[in-house]
Amino acid sequence: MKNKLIKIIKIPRIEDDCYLCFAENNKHIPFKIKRIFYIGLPVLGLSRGKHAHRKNKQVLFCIQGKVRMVLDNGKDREEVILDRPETGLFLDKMVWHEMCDMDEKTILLVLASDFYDEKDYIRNYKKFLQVTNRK
Ligand code: T46
Repeated sequence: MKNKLIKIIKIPRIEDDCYLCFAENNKHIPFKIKRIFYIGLPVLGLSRGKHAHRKNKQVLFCIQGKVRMVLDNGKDREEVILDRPETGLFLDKMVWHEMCDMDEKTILLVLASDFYDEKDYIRNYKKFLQVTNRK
């Protein structure tokens, strides 16, 4: 069955005496990057995220370790494991997402289409369902 929510973006991986991955605006990344952030040293066993963005779009790369991403649009729920630096996950606006099963090595690099704005977050699942007209 075709995934509705999971959109994988493969970026170039150059191999010489190490690996080198790169991504360019509007070529590999389907928006102009306004912000980057990264997440590491997770408390094991806890999941993060649990929110959706009203406008912000993101591409997530697990550049070390692994993460299980759970995506939800209020109707469909899909999961994918990210564990390769050349494999990004496009996270559209209005997709509820959770980052689970991160290990002690996990580093998540995130490219975002917008500057940080707490008002862009929907952090309550019931509210998310209301906004998406699912409830
Ligand atoms: C997302 C997932 C994949 C800032 O002040 N500036 C920032 O640019 C970011 C990203 C966060 N913050 C603050 C806001 C909170 O006080 O850092 C704190 C932790 O943020 P949050 O609880 O949203 O972290 P995660 O790991 O649950 O989610 C993060 C991103 O915030 C979010 O946009 O989609 O990673």
